Amino acid sequence: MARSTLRLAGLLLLHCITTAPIMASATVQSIGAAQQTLRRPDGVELVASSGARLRVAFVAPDVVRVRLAPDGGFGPESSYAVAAPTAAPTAVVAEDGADSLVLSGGADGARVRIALRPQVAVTVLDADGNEIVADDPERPMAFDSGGGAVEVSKRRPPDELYYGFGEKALPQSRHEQFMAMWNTDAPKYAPGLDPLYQDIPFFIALRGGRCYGIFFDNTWRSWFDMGKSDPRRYAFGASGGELDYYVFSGGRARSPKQVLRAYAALTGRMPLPPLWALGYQQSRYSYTPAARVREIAHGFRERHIPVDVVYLDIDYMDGFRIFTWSPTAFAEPDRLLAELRDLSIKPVTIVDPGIKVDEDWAIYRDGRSRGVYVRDAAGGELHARVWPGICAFPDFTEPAARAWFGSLYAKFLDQGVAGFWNDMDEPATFAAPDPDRPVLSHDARKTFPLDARHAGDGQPGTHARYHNVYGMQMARATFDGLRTLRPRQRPFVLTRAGYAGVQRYAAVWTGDNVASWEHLALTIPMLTGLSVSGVPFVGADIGGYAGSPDGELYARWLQAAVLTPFFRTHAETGSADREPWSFGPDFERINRATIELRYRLLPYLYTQFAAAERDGDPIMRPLWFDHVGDSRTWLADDEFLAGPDLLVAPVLRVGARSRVVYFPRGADWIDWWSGERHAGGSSAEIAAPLDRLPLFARAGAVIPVAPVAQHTGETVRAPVTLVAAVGTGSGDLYQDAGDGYDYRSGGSATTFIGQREGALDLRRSGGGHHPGIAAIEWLGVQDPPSDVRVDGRRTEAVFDAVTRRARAALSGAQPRQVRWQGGSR
Ligand code: MIG
Repeated sequence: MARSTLRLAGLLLLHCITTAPIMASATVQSIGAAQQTLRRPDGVELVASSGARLRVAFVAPDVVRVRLAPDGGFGPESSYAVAAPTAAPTAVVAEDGADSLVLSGGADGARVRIALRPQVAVTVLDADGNEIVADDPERPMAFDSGGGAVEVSKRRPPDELYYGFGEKALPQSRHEQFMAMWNTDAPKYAPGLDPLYQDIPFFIALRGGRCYGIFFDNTWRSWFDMGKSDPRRYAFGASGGELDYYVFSGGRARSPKQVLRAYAALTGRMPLPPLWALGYQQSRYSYTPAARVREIAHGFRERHIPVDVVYLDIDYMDGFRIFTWSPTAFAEPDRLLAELRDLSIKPVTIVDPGIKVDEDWAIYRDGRSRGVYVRDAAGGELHARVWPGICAFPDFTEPAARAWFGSLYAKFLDQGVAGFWNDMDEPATFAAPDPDRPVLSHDARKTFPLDARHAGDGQPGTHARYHNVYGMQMARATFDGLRTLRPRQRPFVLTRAGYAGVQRYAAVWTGDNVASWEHLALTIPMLTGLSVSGVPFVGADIGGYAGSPDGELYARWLQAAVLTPFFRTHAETGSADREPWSFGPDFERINRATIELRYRLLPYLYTQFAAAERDGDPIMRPLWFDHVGDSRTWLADDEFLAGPDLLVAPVLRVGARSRVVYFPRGADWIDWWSGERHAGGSSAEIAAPLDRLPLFARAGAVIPVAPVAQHTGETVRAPVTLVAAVGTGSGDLYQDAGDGYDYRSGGSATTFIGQREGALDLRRSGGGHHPGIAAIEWLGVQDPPSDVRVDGRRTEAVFDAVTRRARAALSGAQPRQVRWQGGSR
């Protein structure tokens, strides 16, 4: 019996070797049978016949961690992703017969059944004992004790879908895809190119309206085969490190929200950015010289097009030396920055990690003498070519290097630079020109040699191990530096590369996309994919970085982006002008109105940002996130939700003046512009002339809006209007000073607004001085509400039959109840 089992295992393993991504090698082994079981306070440790050890532990009642040490020795805890290792509640261990054992995370938590033989295999179950996800017994956990690779395979129901994985230029469900995790500078990526700049080895699985999640915490080059090789299983693994992953069972509800909240609790939530970072941002490679920056800034103010931020791309520097100014193009930076300040426009500068090897430059010398640079395999300073020429690179996996780099921001902060944009942090380098070997997107020469040496925060290792966290750790250095230098301001950091947990430090954008309709459509699955990977503050270059959009594409893209958290136009060098006014007066009017819509919706959007910091919920959401029971949402790639209450259905096709919109089940949806009501579960053809973004509010929701402003400095002082999309439901309004940290100690207020037939009930909590409620608007009413009473006092409502809106101005700033008659749907 034992012998035949072994042979079977051997045969299966051979099969595994020939088809799985672990390379055929004499040193590949499967885990084998458990020979010893050691109880631990949070779970068990098994000693397997292969010599490997496996730990299965609960880090929360509905979060199970599985950790395999191929050589039998667990390394010290060393995750860059895990924000705060959670206290592990004691798991109850039950023997389930000789061949398996069961762990329990408590009444509402998950269970784990561990098969002990013939091969150790892990099955995660829900509290009722239903199987959530199970190791594929035909593909036991395996590792290559020679090369260091690890992998695991899970059984896959054919209809299971997978979302997340960070930044992927793929349809939002990544079932039957093969994906790699290796941060890569991928200019002008074609849809489907993989990997890209950011890699987050986390996904949410969805089947039959129920979810779970898996986070594979491994910073090496890793891969996910989500049923591509065989739709009956999926597998993931890495070229080194431990097999170390978390299963999020999603609590009793097994909802996407619960899964993502648990992931966010583990890897951290986005800290609230300053309000100005939610404003419109204008960029190009590069606005230069300084006179051009002035012209752009004044261009917005003169035309009354709102803007908060203007970017300075690499040409502001002196020979691409970071934290310097070009003596010719930016001869008087202080004057320029003062002028921008007078216009209430925040300057953000690009900062690359490469530091020019220049004996005459103090920053380079200082870094060298402190020994903060990445080392080559021989122990010397690693040098590689990027924009400035030959560069050295701070080793952001070393605390001293992070602190040093963080201190360099002092000069620019003092001069008035408001935020920082980290580029080329995959890290990306230039391959030496070689006519016989053109450089491809995924060319190994485009980053550090794999044997380069990093400090690894006390665990020295190669670039192969730390490549994927380089950009995230640079963002950490930036964020921490800004926190130290300006403790009373919220940092704004934007990064191109990232790993799980990057949301703690930075916003992210999707790199060098292309000015095409196809890329416009791709922004939805890309950005919602990042959102459900725990990164709420996301955006794509509006208009498409590479190439020159025409007026229609640019206008539609701006509309599509109006509710994406990060809202920035950016364009490559040499492309046509791309300001909102660059496409003639008609488009200027349309684009102004689009940006004004953003500013009107800021109170709602900012409330979603505050919720993201509090709970870890995404801001931009795929439809299934809030409507997981509705199977028609599962593959919907051409619409998204902004927060729970706004449905955005951008026009994604050239020449289209209408589009079909699907309304997710569970609510009615009211057209923002016409007040027309659509039943959840239905579809409709919606008119979308060039100047209109199809936008819908959930019936019952209350959307706080602000008057149009030219920048967020005005918004923060402006009274709020509550738009009640008539129905039964609620909304909330978060308010604070827009910057600083008083909001964490009583300086913020949240107004909860309950809506029912004929009444709004408002309840305010918190503190600080914030603008009051100036007006109520009813959206989606057939007739005017009458006998409107605000805390008992009568007021008039003005009705507009075309937009099916009514509006009543309030005199008191903080009403507690608004009642009315009529105003029917
Ligand atoms: O090698 O700084 O993705 O946004 O404009 C190109 C110049 C370097 C790539 C970034 C892009 C930026 C550009 N950078």
